[in-house]
Amino acid sequence: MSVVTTTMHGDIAVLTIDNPPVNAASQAVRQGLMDALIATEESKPAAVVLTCAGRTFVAGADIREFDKPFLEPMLPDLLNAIEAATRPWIAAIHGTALGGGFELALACSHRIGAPSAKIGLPEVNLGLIPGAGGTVRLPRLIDPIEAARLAVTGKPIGAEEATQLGLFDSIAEGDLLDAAIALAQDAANKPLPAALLTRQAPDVERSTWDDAIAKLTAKARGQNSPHEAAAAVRDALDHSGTDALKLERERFMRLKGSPQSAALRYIFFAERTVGKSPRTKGVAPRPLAQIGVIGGGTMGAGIAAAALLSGLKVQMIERDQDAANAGAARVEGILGGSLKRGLISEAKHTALLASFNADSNYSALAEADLVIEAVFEDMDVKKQVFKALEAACKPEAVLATNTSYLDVNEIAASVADPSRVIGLHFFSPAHIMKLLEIVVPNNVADDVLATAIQLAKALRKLPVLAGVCDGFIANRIMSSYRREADYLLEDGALPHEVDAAMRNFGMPMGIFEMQDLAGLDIGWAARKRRAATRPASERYVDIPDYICEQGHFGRKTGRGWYLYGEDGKPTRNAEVEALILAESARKGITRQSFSEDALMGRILGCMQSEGTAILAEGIAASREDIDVTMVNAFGFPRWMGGPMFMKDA
Ligand code: 3H9
Repeated sequence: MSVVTTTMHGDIAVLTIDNPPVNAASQAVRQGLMDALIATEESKPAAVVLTCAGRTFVAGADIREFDKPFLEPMLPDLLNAIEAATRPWIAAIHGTALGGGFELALACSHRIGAPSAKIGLPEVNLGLIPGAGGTVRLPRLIDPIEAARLAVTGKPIGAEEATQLGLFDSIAEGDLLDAAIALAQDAANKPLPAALLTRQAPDVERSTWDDAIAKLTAKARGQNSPHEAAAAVRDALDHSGTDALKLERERFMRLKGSPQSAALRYIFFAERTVGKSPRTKGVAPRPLAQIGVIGGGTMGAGIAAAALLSGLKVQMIERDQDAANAGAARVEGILGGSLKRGLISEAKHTALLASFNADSNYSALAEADLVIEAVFEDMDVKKQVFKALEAACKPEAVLATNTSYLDVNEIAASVADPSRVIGLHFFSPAHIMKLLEIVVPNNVADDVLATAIQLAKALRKLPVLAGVCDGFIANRIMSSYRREADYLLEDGALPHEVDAAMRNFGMPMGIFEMQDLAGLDIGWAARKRRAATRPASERYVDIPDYICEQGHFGRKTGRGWYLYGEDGKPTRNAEVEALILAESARKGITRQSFSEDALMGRILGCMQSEGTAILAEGIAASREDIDVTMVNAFGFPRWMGGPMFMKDA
């Protein structure tokens, strides 16, 4: 059976695309639409309504086809043919009309959206530009700078904004199909609007354009596609529709073959592959309605807010009532921020606060389905908390630790039933960061693992499964490249040189700037804790300890690897640089000069060898787990795919 079916509603033909899960414009869909177009051009209904079954309108071209040669009919040819149809075509949009799906809607003569519909051109996120007329038709329909915004940022917009911009003819009140049929009947009695491709593009003055594009591409860092998308929309203004279409296609095909697009497509699928385990296939998760959070500090409050915002009830526990009040104030601060930014309504804000309680008595956890401990990173403290949880919670409640490096097997062994214990390592700020490392101890029950994965889904996080070791995946790799950066200082580099190399590679921040931001005392405490077990043969750089011994902990004390003035901007710290040179001399190291590539080569090489060890030890099941972690925890440039992808490429 074709994935496109036609039914008649009076004299209106309704075409329905049914290609789960997201109605991607695969070859079968393109062929089905082409056949339906030919048939309707022959049968001549009053108008055609194009709709989709399932959860969404067409969410784009089928990305899985991008590694093979494209098969006929090509999407641009199909869309040109639809635009040239003699009947009105009405796109009835629900869910997300993205990329090729949006372009399909643009080829229709009319568009109507469900109130919750979203449309966008996310191709830039795959290292591409729209390749089926999006950059050409859009600036002929709406303000070209708005068109550029959609193509350059890749961010989708809602139905209301789409209507204000002139993208939707209307928003459906009530049933979408009924409203689309009514619009079709109306359109059938009017002249067809001129095809977008044949319209004259508006004129936009070069300086106005350049200013707007500079703002839109400011955050692109080393990613090419936003610049290419801007150039494609500009081409569309400077050329006829037909010529611009050819230029767009050439640009799209060139980008499809580019390393950045390969990397971005890899990470797109990697993010949808991680967080799955053969152990949880067919295993029902335990119920998840009420969450307990132990600790109301930055991390605990962030976790509590994330759970509340996802519709869960939260019981927070602190050591005394004052601390509970402070924790509650932090949670209220986060929710208040969401209200201020318009992310939640006043009514929702009130409802979320009503779902939250902070207390100092563990007995308040009697109804909790899952409790996440986010207290001080100390094994004895954690074990005491778990003892208290064991006494207060129902026996089937899942007990989780948010530790970022402690031995989760040892924590699990501290309770009578270790199978209920798991690691849930959130990243700060926990209500914003998408990554969630699920640390899987030896004796965890399958349904506890399934519950942790279910929680990640409920919180709309990206779960990555990690085995138990010091630092799991994220912090283990981070510690190793931080150490390598320290070696580079002794070998000849200065902090600003290492940081510049990392930033120019595409990281949001260099490793020394990042440490100054987080506070140098955190790493210092960890180094002191590990001093007893550090092998004597291991190369050790004392410079960060010397800085901390002087009470300089980074940004918060105004001095660290850098100096921080009134404006908060980092400047080079001559004292630290002198210390670095003195340390090289003391250790008899001849300082060499490094190019940025050489610096980044050492850091990247170190990430890759630690990643290889993590895979060999089974801490991560696949390179995707490591790359998704690096991209989402530390801002490794997405358009490079991740360190392991780069290694294999
Ligand atoms: C394009 O259109 C180029 C054109 O301009 C020109 C062409 C010539 N193809 O994300 P989810 C799969 S480029 C194939 O978990 P959600 C996905 O892998 C494209 N498969 O669901 C997953 O599979 P599995 C422009 C796709 O509800 C399943 O669908 N469009 C595609 O959280 C569910 O996905 C985009 O970039 C696809 N296009 O989010 C949109 N999309 O179940 C990309 C999804 O096996 N897609 N899959 O793991 C998205 O942003 C989200 O998937 C969406 C749904 C918002 C649609």
